[in-house]
Amino acid sequence: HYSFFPDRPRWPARKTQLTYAFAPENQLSAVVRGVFARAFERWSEATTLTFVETASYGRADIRIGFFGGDHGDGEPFDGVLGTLAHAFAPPNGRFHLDGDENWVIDGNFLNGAPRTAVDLESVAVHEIGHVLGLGHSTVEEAIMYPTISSGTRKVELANDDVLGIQELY
Ligand code: TQI
Ligand code: ZN
Ligand code: ZN
Repeated sequence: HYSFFPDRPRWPARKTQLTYAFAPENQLSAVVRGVFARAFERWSEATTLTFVETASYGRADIRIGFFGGDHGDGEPFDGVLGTLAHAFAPPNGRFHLDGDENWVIDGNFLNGAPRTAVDLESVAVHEIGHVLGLGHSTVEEAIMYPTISSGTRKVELANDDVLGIQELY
């Protein structure tokens, strides 16, 4: 079963369009940005929320970036595996990914060794769930289940994820 953060924080009802932006220093390719666009699309299909990329990192509702180690928010990343990414409850909007992971897009390794591969789209769909206010689920098929095996691709919302997000929005 799905869960929420304590006190059930959510984005305000008047804000059905949320903007997102990428840390300018990351200089992400269109392919990488497309992965995030697809991940947002999964959640917009299940809700009345829409997501649009904006160039203004400082003003975006959701700020996405790849960072390594200590990156100044008190939650340092830890190198390969361990913590892969983190996102915070609404309306924080911070969505960080560990730049030291061996990220995989559509089965293609961006760098590093296959044994420690992590599917970027799967992690993005999961973290967007957190950005929107979902906690973890006890349902193994759910995107919001708290573990995933290395190399696995899991990008489709389960019924449980849809019920959770529709209860919140
Ligand atoms: N990062 C944890 C996560 O996103 C951080 C975290 C732990 C957290 N407890 C939380 C975030 C409670 C919000 C609320 O779950 S992680 C997975 C999964 C991680 C793990 O790096 O461990 C995914 C990030 F589910 F696959 F294990 C993304 Cl998909
Ligand atoms: Zn961070
Ligand atoms: Zn999580």
